Amino acid sequence: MLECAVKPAGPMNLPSTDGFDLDDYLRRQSLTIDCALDGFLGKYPGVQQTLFRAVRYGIFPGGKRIRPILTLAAGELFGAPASRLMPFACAVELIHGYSLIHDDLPALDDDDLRRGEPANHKVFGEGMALLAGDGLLTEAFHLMSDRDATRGVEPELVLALIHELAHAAGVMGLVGGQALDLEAEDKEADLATVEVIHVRKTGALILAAIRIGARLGGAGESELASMTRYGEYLGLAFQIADDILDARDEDRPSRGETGYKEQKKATYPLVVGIVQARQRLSELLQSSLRELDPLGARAVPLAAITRRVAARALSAQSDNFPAKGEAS
Ligand code: GRG
Repeated sequence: MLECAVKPAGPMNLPSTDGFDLDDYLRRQSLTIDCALDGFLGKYPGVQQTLFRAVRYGIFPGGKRIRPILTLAAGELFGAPASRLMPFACAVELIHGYSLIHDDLPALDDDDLRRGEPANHKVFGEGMALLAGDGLLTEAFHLMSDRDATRGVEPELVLALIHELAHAAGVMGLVGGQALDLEAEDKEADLATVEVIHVRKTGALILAAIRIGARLGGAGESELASMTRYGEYLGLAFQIADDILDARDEDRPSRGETGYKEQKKATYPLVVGIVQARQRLSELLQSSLRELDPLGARAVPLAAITRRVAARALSAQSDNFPAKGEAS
């Protein structure tokens, strides 16, 4: 069982990200998310032991929990309590967990490792991993449509959020982006193609995580429009940062054969070179922070997360990854 006594970090009122302890905030938020996920996944005792072990293995231990943290941060910014946000934040993470399990399967990315440990199919076999992913995806919608879990959220809003998350996970979002990615493998992708893949495969779920939080918090029309632009910039920035880190570090522990595979894939550094990729990331960082600016001190956690997403990729020093057509 998880230690669930940690209090959620909650909304803050800090003047600038300088005095903000992001590591402490992330640790607290991710512990409360882990506890909630543990509760949601722990309610089916005694049946299908192997499937449940495979499902849990896909979620625990987790990664950064960045998507549900964004849902909490976006919702708390507008005053929503964590209890209102949590089922939706967890649903977003369940979908992320499913996508990673399926992405690692031999039919897709064929990775043996995930977060430095054997991938789900390496432990439970391909069939069970496929089902564990299916289970996580389905449970996300089971959870959001559970009237006990979402008590206090207006039914019409629940329905709208289910619709929004389904859109982000579906053929115009995560699944569609993954399909485009698959088709672009080993081909000469142009910048427009890379951006569409990134926006759908990675950006859509990040955007939905943020918008869902903001909507649960009761953001007004123009505030939601700002949060939407913020989420779009951040979603793309997240993937470009990931591309840059992959390009310069072929031994990142989270991927099996990252260096080789990412060079076959449509990535930002491959198409425009690492210098321009970093330039684009920097622009996206500025654009996203600008959207948060009018929200003042309440947006400090989101601003700090945003800076952190870009920081490692922007501070990278080794620029030896060639753009298409450049000599290596
Ligand atoms: C199988 C439908 C389907 C989609 C798969 C998630 C995904 C789409 C592919 C994984 C590989 C990849 C490059 C995804 C881009 C998004 C990304 C950087 C995922 C990793 O997210 P993090 O860094 O992971 O938040 P942690 O481990 O922290 O949870």
